[in-house]
Amino acid sequence: MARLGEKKLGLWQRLKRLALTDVGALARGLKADDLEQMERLLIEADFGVPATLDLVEFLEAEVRKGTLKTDVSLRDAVVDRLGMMLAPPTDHAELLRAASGPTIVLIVGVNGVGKTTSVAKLAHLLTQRGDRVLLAAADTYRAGAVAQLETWATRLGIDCVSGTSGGDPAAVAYDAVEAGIARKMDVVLIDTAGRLHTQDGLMAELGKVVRVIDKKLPGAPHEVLLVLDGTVGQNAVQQGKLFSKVVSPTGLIVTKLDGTARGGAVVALRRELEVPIKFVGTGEAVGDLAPFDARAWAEELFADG
Ligand SMILES: Nc1nc2c(ncn2[C@@H]2O[C@H](COP(=O)(O)OP(=O)(O)O)[C@@H](O)[C@H]2O)c(=O)[nH]1
Ligand SMILES: [Mg+2]
Repeated sequence: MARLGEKKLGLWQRLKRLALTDVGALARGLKADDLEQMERLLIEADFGVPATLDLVEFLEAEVRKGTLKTDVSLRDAVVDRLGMMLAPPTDHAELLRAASGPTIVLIVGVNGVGKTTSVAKLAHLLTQRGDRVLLAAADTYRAGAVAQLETWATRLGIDCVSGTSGGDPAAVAYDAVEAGIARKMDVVLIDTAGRLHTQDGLMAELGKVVRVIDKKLPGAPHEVLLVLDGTVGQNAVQQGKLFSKVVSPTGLIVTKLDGTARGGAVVALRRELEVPIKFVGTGEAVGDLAPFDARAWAEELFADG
């Protein structure tokens, strides 16, 4: 993993240095200065303000209680707390499924975050598990977007329902749901545009796509997965809030987390959006998508190395 300058030391090494500035620091209690530096460290690591305050207040309280006497107990406490913060809701399903018929999954997000790539990765993951998957290229706005998804479909050996460039994305989605039912597919993955002439236009269009899908197959889409770029920090949180107003995402795919250097954004997203993280993208290859594991992510962020 490439880290630069300050980032040469892992998050845990830097936190430990602050918490254990002298031998008695944990026993004596953390000073205001230590706490402030801890806050700065976590904010710089993209945790966002709410999660940072939560974590620092928790640590301060634990140190005051005298429960953290060694660096090992400090790390365990941080990882535990973070694991809880990142954990999905109790009714979490990796992918919500239709009771019968095809499960319709709509993929949304702004331009360039990795929607189309994530559709291909998800299709790969699902077909490997034995699902019959159909793709739908409903990004009719950008020239080349349909071809991009069709190329993936060919490579994966699966079918793709496409519209014409400049055509109506809701019509493509409708056709894909119809084809999914007729061809007895398990999952239909619908790729969408991330940019239109205006942001309001995009949101209106996505709202229409959702309504048309629900009309064709009541209760669908079963999942609306919002794709967010994990390297843009607080911008991703803002995008999440914007999309949440219009399409009620049921899950997040956080992309471009090829190293854990910027993995803190996942913490901010989980904390500041009421949506579970379902998958993380860790590279450009088709196999670089993994179901999100809260505990493993917490361990990785504060890895001792
Ligand atoms: N490093 C890395 N690049 C990614 C990841 N996901 C997507 N990309 C790249 O991001 C760029 C935009 O991806 P694309 O799927 O076309 O984005 P879209 O506009 O949202 O559909 C492409 O160059 C992808 O290869 C990821 O997890 N890691
Ligand atoms: Mg795309």
